[in-house]
Amino acid sequence: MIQKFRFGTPIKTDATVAELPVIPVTAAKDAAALTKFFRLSLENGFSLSLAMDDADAVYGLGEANRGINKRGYKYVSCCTDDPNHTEDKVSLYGAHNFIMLIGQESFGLFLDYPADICFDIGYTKQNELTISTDGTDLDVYLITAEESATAAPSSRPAGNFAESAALSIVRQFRTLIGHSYIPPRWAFGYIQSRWGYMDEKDIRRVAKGYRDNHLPLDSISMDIDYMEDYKDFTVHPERFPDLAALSAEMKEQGLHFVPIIDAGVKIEPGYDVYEDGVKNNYFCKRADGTDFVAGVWPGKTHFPDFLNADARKWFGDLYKRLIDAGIEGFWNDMNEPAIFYSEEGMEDAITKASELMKSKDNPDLNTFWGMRDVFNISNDHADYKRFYHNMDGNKIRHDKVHNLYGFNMTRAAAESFDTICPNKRLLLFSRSSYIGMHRFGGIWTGDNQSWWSHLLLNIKMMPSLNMCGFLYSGADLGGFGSHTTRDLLLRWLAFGIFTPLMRNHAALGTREQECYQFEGLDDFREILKLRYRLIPYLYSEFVKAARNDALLFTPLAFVFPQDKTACEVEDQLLLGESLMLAPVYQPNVSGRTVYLPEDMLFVKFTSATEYSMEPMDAGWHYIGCALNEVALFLRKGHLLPLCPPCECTKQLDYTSFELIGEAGKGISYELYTDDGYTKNMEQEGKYVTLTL
Ligand code: MIG
Repeated sequence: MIQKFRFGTPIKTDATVAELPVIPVTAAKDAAALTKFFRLSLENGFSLSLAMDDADAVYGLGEANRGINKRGYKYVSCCTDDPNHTEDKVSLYGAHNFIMLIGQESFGLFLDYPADICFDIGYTKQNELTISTDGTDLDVYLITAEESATAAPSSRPAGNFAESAALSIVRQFRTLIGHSYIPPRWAFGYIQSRWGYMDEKDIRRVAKGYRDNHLPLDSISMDIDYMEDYKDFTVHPERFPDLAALSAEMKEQGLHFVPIIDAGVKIEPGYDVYEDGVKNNYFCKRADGTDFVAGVWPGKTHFPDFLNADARKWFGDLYKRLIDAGIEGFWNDMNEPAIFYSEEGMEDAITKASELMKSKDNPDLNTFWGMRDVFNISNDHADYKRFYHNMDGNKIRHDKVHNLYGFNMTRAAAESFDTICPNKRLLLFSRSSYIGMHRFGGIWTGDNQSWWSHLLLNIKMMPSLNMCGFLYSGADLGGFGSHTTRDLLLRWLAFGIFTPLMRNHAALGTREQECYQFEGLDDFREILKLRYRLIPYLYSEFVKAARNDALLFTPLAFVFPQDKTACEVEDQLLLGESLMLAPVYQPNVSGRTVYLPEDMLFVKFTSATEYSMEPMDAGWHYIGCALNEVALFLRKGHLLPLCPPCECTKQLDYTSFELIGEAGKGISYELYTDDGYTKNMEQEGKYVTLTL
């Protein structure tokens, strides 16, 4: 059951799709269902708090730091461009205000509020949960598990899991916010990317590196270097003289280009995007009505006002310029929005610096540190108060709607795609997001580092992203910042072959990390080929999860809530109805311990086509898994269908499947298939029963 409480006059976010009766709260008694669990306070902003039992677990928050169980720290929903995801960081790129408490009493909350929210989950006081916002205008949805949720196992379409309270709450929340975006099937192919592919030659070199070595690949994503002076919707005339021809040439080889689009529009007289935006008042404005100026990649830019429907349509339609050149996929970056500096912030900093410089002959420590910090003005909250949006004719200061910006950039693109190519699915993923954006595109998890700890963070984040509807998602495999190593990349790929977005991406200046840069290419080739063998299963489970508002990656705790050990295991995940994953995420090990909540079949791939199978009893096990091996666990009564290995999705062969599982028991799998790119999924899509 979902109840919707309205405090004050919230801003319309379009996070949800289901219409629910509104319970207006003018006094605490109106919110009795909420205050049954929480202390509600409307003094000094809004807050809800409760005492947690030791046994309570707290889940949700989508793209957030740390573990699956969020207890023991605080998190602030505030879309932030911070490329250093250390354990202490409270904000990442997304704002996913869905939280769920599972314990004696279980319930979920979604706070539809697009400014900062603090979730203090045992940080200030170890057993206290406090959710607070500065403003008092918001919708709060309280979600309780459905009666049947605690009942005995029943068979459900997606996953055949008995529905636990957690699964029931997630499913209801997902129904509230609408079905997830489904990309074209080729988006499940492997994507190679790097910031620093400067020209056509670089692109051809990557294509050749993969194709000549028979390393599977479907896409190359292009970073900001393809543009002319970082201007959106332009292509550098010397470095990429004929994008349409290059794109056609690549398509011959079964490859797609996926260019980046940044939020900020370069200020440059003569550049039509800039001029049209100014002329039509499509950019965010300062209080005095002039266009706000932020420094980002192109230098000074204006921010398109994605919260203004007309501006959204205008910006979205601009993607057509690249679509006309044969482009079928995009990634939207810098849309928190990231601000290197604002003109105002820069002026303040210069004033402060000149003050400090007065003592330059003998700076004391404070002066010296002060000087060092003065220009630390990127992504400054003060800037969020310096510009305004025009939402349906209302002037709204950015800080009040900050978390809607990236969402609406991606929505702008997706809505225009519907008119530009009405019956074709395009690939679209974004860095910043808010609840509701999952209907329009996927996300990647931003600038991680080539650290083993970030491989583990990737593993733990996947189910939380899914809870918030972000099914098409993944991390920069191999790590974005810092220099990767061969073993880290191999282990990361061995997990990445299971994530819908499987992209190897790295920052300018880091060690090159295309697979062919390393010795022992066989190891990479086999892992990539295994990905392609898995695509029919992954795509099928993905579409089922999208249509049934279910999870693709499920924490063990949600399926085995009575098993205390399973509830604490966060480095293993269920994937779709058939699999449990237990990735290796440490260096210099030849295996790991694994907890089996039930008897399972241990399947270890030593190459894309060779594997061993060993039935294992429930309980703890140590499994060997070398650098070039991929381990997975098959659930009893389930099958894993594998298609023949291939080098790109164009070659996927749906006519002959190898079925892994217990033979002779009549076990079957319902495989979803369709043409992989049209939107006619209702007519095109079908289920094929595969039986072993
Ligand atoms: O300020 O376009 O997260 O994937 O390579 C850095 C350059 C801007 C941040 C993205 C990253 C991308 C990079 N961008």
